[in-house]
Amino acid sequence: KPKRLAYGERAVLAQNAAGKKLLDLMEQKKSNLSVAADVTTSEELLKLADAVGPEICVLKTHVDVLSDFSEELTVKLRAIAEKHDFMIFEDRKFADISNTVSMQYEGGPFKIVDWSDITNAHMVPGPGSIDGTGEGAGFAATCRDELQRNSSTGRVPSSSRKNGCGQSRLRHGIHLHKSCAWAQAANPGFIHMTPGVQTSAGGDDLGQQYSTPENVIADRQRDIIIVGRGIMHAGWYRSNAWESQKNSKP
Ligand code: 5IU
Repeated sequence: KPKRLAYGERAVLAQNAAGKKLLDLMEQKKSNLSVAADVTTSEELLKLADAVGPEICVLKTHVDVLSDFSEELTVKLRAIAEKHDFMIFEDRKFADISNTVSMQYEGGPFKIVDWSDITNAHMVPGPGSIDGTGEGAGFAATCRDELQRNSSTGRVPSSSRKNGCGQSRLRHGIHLHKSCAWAQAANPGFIHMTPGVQTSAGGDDLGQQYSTPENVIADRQRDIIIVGRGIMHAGWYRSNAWESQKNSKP
């Protein structure tokens, strides 16, 4: 079994500037945790970012679910990212030809290029779809088979569907996936981020399946765990546990 290199040792092997910055940051901050900030208002997003900022290497956002997105939000979010030293990953999952993806990345209401460090694209249209976005863009690939099933239950993808993803991964170096067969040991220049993590294995009512941090990092040799509701709802667990004292059954 090949020795696992430290994140910092892998920074020189990263495929682009975003990957290098991320690996250095992880080593220095001793964090391989990303939080999926799936909230629906700017206020909640900023509050969450400031609260979890000291713990995380990456904040994963979906700004198109915000009911009140504004440029002001992105300025404030960047300031929080600088304050706590984490990177912003807009999980946009682009899925069109290169010319269209460039326009969506740079323009529209969100202007993702202006404030995010990392974003991603599905590999359905082929790896060329993100080539127009430039080398330093911090583009991550989302594996083709994730479109079919994300981390949810469903059909197992055929191996041929993985090819486009593999090529893009070679060029862009950061990879968001739940179930692809690659692991860091095979190429330490690539960064694997894995969503679908909670403290105990299980799932939600809509097909999401959860693994534990140890299962993802140790057993499956991934690099970063992405935790959403498991952390966002920490307040619920906290108050529920606290209030439960009152219902003690002596
Ligand atoms: N996400 C998945 N599974 C995947 C991919 C992305 O859950 O295969 I690709 C996203 C969806 C959500 C976050 O933003 O990761 C997981 O959130 P929860 O921990 O709340 O399930």
